[in-house]
Amino acid sequence: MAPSRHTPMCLLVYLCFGLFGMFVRAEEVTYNWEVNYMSGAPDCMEKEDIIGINGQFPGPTINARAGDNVVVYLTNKLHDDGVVIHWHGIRQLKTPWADGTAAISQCPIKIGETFKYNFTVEKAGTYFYHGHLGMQRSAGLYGMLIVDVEEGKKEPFHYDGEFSLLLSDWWHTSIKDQEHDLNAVPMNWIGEAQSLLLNGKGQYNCTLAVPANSKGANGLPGCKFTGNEQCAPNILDVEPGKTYRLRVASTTALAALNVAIESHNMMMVEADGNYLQPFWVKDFDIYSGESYSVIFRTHTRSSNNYWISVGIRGRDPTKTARGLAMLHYKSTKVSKRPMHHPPTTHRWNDYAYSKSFSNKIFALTGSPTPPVNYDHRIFLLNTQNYFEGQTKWAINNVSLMLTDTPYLGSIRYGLTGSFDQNSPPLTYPDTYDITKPPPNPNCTVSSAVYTLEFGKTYDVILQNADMLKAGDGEIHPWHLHGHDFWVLGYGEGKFSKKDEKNLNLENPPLRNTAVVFPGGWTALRFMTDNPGVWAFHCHIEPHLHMGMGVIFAEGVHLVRKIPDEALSCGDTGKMLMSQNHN
Ligand SMILES: [Cu+2]
Repeated sequence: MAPSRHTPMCLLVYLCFGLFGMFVRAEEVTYNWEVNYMSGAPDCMEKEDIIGINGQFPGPTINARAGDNVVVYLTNKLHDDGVVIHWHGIRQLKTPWADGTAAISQCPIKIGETFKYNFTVEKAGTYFYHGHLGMQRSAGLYGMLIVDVEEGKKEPFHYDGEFSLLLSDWWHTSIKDQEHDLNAVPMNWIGEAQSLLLNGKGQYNCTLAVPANSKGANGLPGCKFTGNEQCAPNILDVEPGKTYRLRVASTTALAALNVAIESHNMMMVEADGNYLQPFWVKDFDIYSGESYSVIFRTHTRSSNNYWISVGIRGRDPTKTARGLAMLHYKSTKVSKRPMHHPPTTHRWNDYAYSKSFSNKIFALTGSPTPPVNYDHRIFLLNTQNYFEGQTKWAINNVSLMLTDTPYLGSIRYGLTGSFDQNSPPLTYPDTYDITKPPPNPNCTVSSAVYTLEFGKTYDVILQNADMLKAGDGEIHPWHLHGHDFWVLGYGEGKFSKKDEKNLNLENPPLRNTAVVFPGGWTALRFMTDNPGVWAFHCHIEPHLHMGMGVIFAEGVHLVRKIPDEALSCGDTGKMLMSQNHN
């Protein structure tokens, strides 16, 4: 099952770079994966229904170079459900059917069947992959996807070695129970995570923060490890006086996180596969769906080891202990405990602190800048609502409900009966008061699609509003498939004309995920240059489950043949059957 890396004769593809015709060979990286249920104890507590790949949790890391073709033969070995995998941050240019979104880009892979994902990773960066059917991501279906620069090319920063940390949050209840509870009338909220995992490792019933045989501040005993435990901490081995790149991605179901390395400042250099104008931090926030690279330099001499600390922000963290890993200096024994307590995470509800970090993020000088003018602007107001007693999240009062037929196929082949043919609202009433709960607590539920004009510049203004309970608001990280967008700015209250002049058109960062803060707005700009059907949704797993997303379709008539395997369900499945009979 080891990945193979080769250049088949028939696939000898030479890509031409630069004025002087330097040739770089694109390779094909192939993986054979089986998705299966497995048991394990990622946070020291045994769990039965973890979704793993080839018996591993988290799934294997994909390593490729920019320009490579990645091929994953994915076999569904779950006994009771379909499966898909989304390659988060990969644009899927010319391969929209490989985006891995159930009911959007493809049919769920049936039990026992294999689907061939085949796509190009065009841009170096830190990415990850995860399940995109029901709440399978929460069950552990995820892994890192690291794309290095083309051979012979250099990153705009130097480092001697690199590490990656994939962050997630973990519940002891199964996703089936969680989905059931979220659908219940009245809703039974899933509550806060039992633990945080770093590369699939966390500690629920003990703490690393104090030595074994003592008690931590939260009453937990110090962890005792013999060395073979799955939940033994991650140890990052470093040498003194060197520079390291730490790649961090968050695939949390719910938690907003903050990362700090004791006694080491970090320079932010990459976000979601795009270079940043570097800036130094002591700690940084990371929301679900985001990835960052940071550079840190180790002390020239050290006889200590240090904590890497991951804590929760944006939600009350008292029920979920921070996640810890250790930075181990090779000049010191690995068994030596760090001298100090792990860095404390900044207060969870200090949103000004979160905003000040988001507002420091700019694109590296020389990065692509957005068009100065937009062709279309869509306002998306998010509210919490009810539909037939169920709690929902709605966009412009419409909560997303997927159908049985993937949109990509139904739109490409004109199957108008497959989903709601109405156009969803492009804005919300001028008079809407975002500081109050929705005046009409009820929303509608729909499978309708935003049809975007191809080859145009679109703005999306995300607008956050009070939840059903007055004064309540949450951070929502919005993730766009098939594109990067420029983050033009964040603001307080309702977006209005006066905010226009404050939008950053000079050096906004390109991202695929951006947050909207409680009681505020976020302005995004992107080009409709990628034929396909793309989800744009809150990356909080229960929020998406409760309808917090929209569907964008653009230039679908330009999509070349979609593999039959992506279409073998719902109305596209019937279409294929009738074609085969004729
Ligand atoms: Cu959300």
